[in-house]
Amino acid sequence: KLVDGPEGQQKVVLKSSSGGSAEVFLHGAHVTSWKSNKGEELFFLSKKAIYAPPKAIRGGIPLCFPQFGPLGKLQQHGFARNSEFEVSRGSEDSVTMSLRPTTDLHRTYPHEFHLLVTVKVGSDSLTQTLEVKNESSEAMPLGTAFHTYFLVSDVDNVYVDVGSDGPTYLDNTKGRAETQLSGSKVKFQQEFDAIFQGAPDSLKLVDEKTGRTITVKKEGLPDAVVWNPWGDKQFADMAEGEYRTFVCVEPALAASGPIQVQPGETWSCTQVLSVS
Ligand code: TA6
Repeated sequence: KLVDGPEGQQKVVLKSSSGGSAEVFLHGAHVTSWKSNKGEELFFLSKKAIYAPPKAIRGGIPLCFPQFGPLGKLQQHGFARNSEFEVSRGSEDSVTMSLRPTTDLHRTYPHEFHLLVTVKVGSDSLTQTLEVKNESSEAMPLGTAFHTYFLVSDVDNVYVDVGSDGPTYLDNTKGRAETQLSGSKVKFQQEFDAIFQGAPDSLKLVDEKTGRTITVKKEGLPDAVVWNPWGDKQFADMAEGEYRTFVCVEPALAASGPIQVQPGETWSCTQVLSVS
């Protein structure tokens, strides 16, 4: 169902027959809410979020495409999260949104492509798939991530289990310096911004206070990014102290990219989120 959201932005409301629900803005094909069958909100969404270009909505799942981070010629995390998608098909519990490049996008990204993003909600799961077809005659560079903001009771109460013991990661707070994690659990006492290159396909976010466990499964995405900005940095679209209420766990093609999608090739990736 298509409804009007803030700042005149349209959003799609998805409902699963077994109770889960989600909301997705056409702005950025941006999922802003995911509720389990118990009706509890699982995503962080900033009270100061801006819902219109040139900003990406602060929270939910910003879609980083066709670039991850600042490395490359495009704006930080690419243009998809600041672009207006169209609904190409939908049902009660799922929607597929489409983006083709505008002349404006061609100025910085001169490729013909067709991007489809599908979001489907289940009773205690949310599945998101990205599919991009290179319709131009040259290879197109691609980096991407599902930059998901998970709501937590307090950052002190949670850890992210990255699924392997003592992996190395690239520390974004220290120029992507190679750093080793002790054990498999990331805990937060300061800004943490890490790319786990070649990460296992299943990661967990555990809130020890509420007992909630979110499982993040990735398919076709080699890396995983874990981020909490801590409180030292100010963000115009994040309220005081909000950093304590979220952790980002992001299936990504980050350090392992950019890849080159060949002419005529269709490349796809998926994340499956589940809550228990
Ligand atoms: O989550 C990883 C990251 O690349 C961080 O370095 C930080 O920049 C974050 O994304 C947020 O980026 P944004 O452009 O959405 O403020």
